[in-house]
Amino acid sequence: MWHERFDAVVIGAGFSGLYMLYELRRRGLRTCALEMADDIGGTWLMNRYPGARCDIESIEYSYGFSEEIQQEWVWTETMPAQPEIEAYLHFVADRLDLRRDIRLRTEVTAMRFDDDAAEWTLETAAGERFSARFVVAASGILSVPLEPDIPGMSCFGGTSLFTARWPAEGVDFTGKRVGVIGTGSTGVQLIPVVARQAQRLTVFQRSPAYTLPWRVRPFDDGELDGLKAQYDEIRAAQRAHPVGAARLSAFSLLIDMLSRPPIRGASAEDKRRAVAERGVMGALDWGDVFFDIDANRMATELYGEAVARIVDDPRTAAALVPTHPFGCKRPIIDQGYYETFNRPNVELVDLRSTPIAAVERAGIRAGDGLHELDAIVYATGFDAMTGALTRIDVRGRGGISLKDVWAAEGPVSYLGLAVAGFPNLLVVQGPGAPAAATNFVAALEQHVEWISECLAYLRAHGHRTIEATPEAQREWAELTTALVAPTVLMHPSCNSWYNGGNVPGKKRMYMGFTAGIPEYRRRCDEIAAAGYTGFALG
Ligand code: N01
Repeated sequence: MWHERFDAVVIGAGFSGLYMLYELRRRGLRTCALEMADDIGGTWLMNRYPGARCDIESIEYSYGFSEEIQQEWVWTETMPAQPEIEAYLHFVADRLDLRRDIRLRTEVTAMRFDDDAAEWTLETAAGERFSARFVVAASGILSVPLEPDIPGMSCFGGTSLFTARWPAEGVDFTGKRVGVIGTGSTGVQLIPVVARQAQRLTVFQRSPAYTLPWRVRPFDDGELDGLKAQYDEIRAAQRAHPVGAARLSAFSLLIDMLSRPPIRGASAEDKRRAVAERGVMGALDWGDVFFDIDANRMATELYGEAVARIVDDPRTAAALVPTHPFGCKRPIIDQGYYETFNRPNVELVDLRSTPIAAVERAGIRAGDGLHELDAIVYATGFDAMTGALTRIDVRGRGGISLKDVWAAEGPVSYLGLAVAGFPNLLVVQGPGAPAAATNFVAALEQHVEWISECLAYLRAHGHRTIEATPEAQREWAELTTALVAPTVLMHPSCNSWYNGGNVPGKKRMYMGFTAGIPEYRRRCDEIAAAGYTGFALG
């Protein structure tokens, strides 16, 4: 059997894996990255659906570690679309000569830690074996698609499409009757684009989204060069910002809201003006919505009024108003989402009143009606944060299973970096790290650099192992839970990938650190400087 040995193995060759590979190689560790897909790019390879785009500005949603890369790469739009981000990652991989250490089409199916040898052995779907002292899971926070379990799905006579496995050659919907299931970030991006092409679009909506309109534009002549000239300041501001994105983005909007006046104290005139002048944005832009569920409901009511000003049909407008609290799911920004429902070829099916009974050969049966379709697009989300590791049979000390630990205790970790009982397995932005509500690239860079320093420290000090202690892990879970306790993030009416509520049977627990990246970095650096407190070094 094929068996290779490395100092470190990185799982995944997306944004995190590429930088991790570069860092470890730079430190002199013999490293390879194993990638299950047939190319690099991670989430930006798989999610090629129409309309896929980042909701953070390109100059911030990009690596900051290399001045050469940030100066050489040319972004064409303020918020980059999927093809441009995919191309950027190819540019980076070539520029850093990473490909020679990346194994594509190499799916890790199992990995076991050998206590005596203090090393991991990984097995792949093709039966290869790799051993390494350290494994870094750079396997992504949103990389395992969640396929719904709707009766009859496999009987559909038309084309079934999954947004997270979109065909590379694209799909032509011209003249087709298309159904879309799912109205999260993905559905909200996809729906306006498909509506412009399809003969008919039926949106099957279980939970309406809160979404804010956004203008994406190409850079003006010379604008990008001007920004590049200020890159030091831009990166410094980004580094100091809680969400790792100081320029306007879906996340920084939320941070800005915290400093607004409360809706509770607002007069009817204040509220009316907010909606009249700023539409859905004005409806939600209040300082108390994250902490006070009644204030949040008042904002939702205003939001409904703002939606009704855009959507012509009153029943459709009413059906588009969410029932979960604003802020408990990831923020969404859109381009022409609500306006799409005024098109004559678009219909909304509210699954709250007419649930899907089954998928049939000819289409989708919801309530009493059969909606005849040529294609169904599933935009139904991900088994976030934990899914990429629980689909691998990960066995730590004494053969304990990571999947079992997370099923029993919830998605626990220390710092979102390591799990007690699983030595020498470091996770880039695991559950408990800041990633969920931040600019992921800023968050991953901090993790990659911390992990890289950590492995260098272990080497320099002759340690063979590093392992989170159960006490430190418990305290971290208490801290992350306490941080969200005064907010609406864990409200019972909210099923979100943030809290595991979107996956049937998954233990509910908030899977992020919400005090921001600078505070998180401060803690991580303090822990490292003190000799890795909360970790046992062997
Ligand atoms: O997934 P989601 P997503 N029947 O979980 C519905 C990132 N992202 O892929 O809420 C009917 O948000 C489900 O309904 P409900 C971003 O972090 C970023 O859209 O469970 N409906 C919901 O409406 C984002 O948060 C970007 O009731 C079903 C939808 O499917 C994350 O990815 C762009 C169903 C899933 O929404 C995930 O977004 C895209 C069923 N059986 C994604 N099962 C940008 O950067 C599920 N649903 C802009």
